[in-house]
Amino acid sequence: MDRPVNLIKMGGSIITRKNSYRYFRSQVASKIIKEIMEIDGEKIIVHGGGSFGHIKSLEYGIPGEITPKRLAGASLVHSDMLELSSRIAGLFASLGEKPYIFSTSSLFRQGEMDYAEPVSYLRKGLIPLLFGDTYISGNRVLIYSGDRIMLDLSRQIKPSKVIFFSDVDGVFTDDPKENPEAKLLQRIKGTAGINATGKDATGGMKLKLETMVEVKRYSKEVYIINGRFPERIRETDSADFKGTVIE
Ligand code: IP8
Repeated sequence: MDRPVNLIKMGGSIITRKNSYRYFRSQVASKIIKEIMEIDGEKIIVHGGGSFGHIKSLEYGIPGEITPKRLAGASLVHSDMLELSSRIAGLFASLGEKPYIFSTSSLFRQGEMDYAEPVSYLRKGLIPLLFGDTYISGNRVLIYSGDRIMLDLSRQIKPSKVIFFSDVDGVFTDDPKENPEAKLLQRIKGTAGINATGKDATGGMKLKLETMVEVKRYSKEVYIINGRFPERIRETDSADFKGTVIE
């Protein structure tokens, strides 16, 4: 029987410091990775951009029509994202694991993403590592977010478990960084009643949340967990679980 496949996103907001350009939180990332490796089964990892992706994307006006400035931005952001991926891969490698970075923009063929290679490398025992990336399509410079990759891969591989490591405890009724009254939702079915604000270069919290809810159609278990406490993934069956389960 095939081993279970876990699809895991390391959110850019947790593995980088959001407002400091290219600031990698290596200890936080390392703790998450150690916990990931305790999970049974194969793993495929996606990471977001954080301060390696969003700051310069916004500064260069990406997404938008091709202009010399946007092309320069696409080039810079892509290199920065590769740098972030290399650092993450380095942490996996330091634990004796075999990460394999796939440059997401190179998977974009004839108008769509083709994940055949990462999936085949997964089957061979490597840990595919993908990331939100800039890409060019037609006359536009665009961003393919880590969350979209998560949804595409969920559709394709039907993972047994999907985990989103975030910089907050889970999904709240409101933005917990802005509103101290915001309540953690231990279980959600959809996005009704959730005031998801917060903007970035890829559509902000609302779109992220909608994507996570859609991922649930393809996987039995979907969790949102604070990446500062990745060990919480061991307690998903407990009544005290601190995180959000998507039903
Ligand atoms: O952080 C976008 O991925 P996300 C990455 O998952 C870039 O939204 C290049 C901004």
